[in-house]
Amino acid sequence: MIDIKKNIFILTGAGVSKESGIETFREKDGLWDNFRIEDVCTIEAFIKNPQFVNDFYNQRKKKMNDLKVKPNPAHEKIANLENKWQGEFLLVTQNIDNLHEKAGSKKIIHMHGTLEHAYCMNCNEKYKLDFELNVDFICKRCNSKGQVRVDVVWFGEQPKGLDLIYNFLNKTDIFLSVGTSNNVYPAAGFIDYLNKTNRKAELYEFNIDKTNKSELFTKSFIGPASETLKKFVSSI
Ligand code: BJW
Repeated sequence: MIDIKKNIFILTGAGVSKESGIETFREKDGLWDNFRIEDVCTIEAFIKNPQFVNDFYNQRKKKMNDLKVKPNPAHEKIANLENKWQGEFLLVTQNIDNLHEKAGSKKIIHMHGTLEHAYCMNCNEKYKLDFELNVDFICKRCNSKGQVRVDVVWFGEQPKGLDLIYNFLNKTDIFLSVGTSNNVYPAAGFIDYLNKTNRKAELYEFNIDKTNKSELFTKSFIGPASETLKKFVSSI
């Protein structure tokens, strides 16, 4: 029986947005079937071919806007859970879309950044990303050209909010991992960390399929997150 006075940590990945029409990374026909990580998801790629990287993100944002992508029941159930939760609550998403916020989630960390912001690599000026990324863009603060990039976390870069995340993991009673293949660290290591340091925590995985970490969870709920989370939340 889930106790809503306990502390809950929810980790989400691309699978939670799949039912909203956003492609995942590592599934068949996912983003990494069409792009090489080293061409679009590292600082070296941006230095070598900045407009190619800019366009990769411009196109993903345009696609979300064109498709009028909306939150699906999995995002909604997570927001409902936050509303009724009485203990401490933290949602950590690896996703760069804003569907959790659109569904009403409030206490959220985008550990891999978001498509909502850009920043200047020279002076750190922050921008709301309501324009197309372009190598000709001149930073309004430091006047440098071509230094403004999307505010996402590429391989080799430090994910955001790690201090807060690990502080919360240390007091987590219930951990939900939703729609992530648990391949990318440090997020993939949260389950190992909990198993090592916090043996009392209840650990639940929600995925359409088994993952290479499924055996580390107390229980894996197999199926679309919209359905498995619905059952889980309504049973509370
Ligand atoms: C459904 C579903 C439905 C489908 N319902 N489920 C060797 C060992 C260990 C670590 C490393 C190593 N070599 C290098 C590293 C570190 C590296 C890493 O982990 N590499 C691995 C590949 C091995 N990590 C990093 O570099 C990170 N930084 C770091 O470690 O910094 C250290 C540091 C500390 C201090 C100072 C400096 C540095 C950074 C990682 C950045 C990841 N970035 C990306 C791109 C973000 C921007 C963008 O979107 O373009 O993040 S990569 C990509 O993968 C994206 C995702 O957030 C991330 C995770 O993917 P996710 O969400 O799990 O998606 P998929 O596709 O893998 O899985 C989807 C799942 O959904 C599947 O399981 C489906 O079954 C399921 N699903 N439909 C439920 N309806």
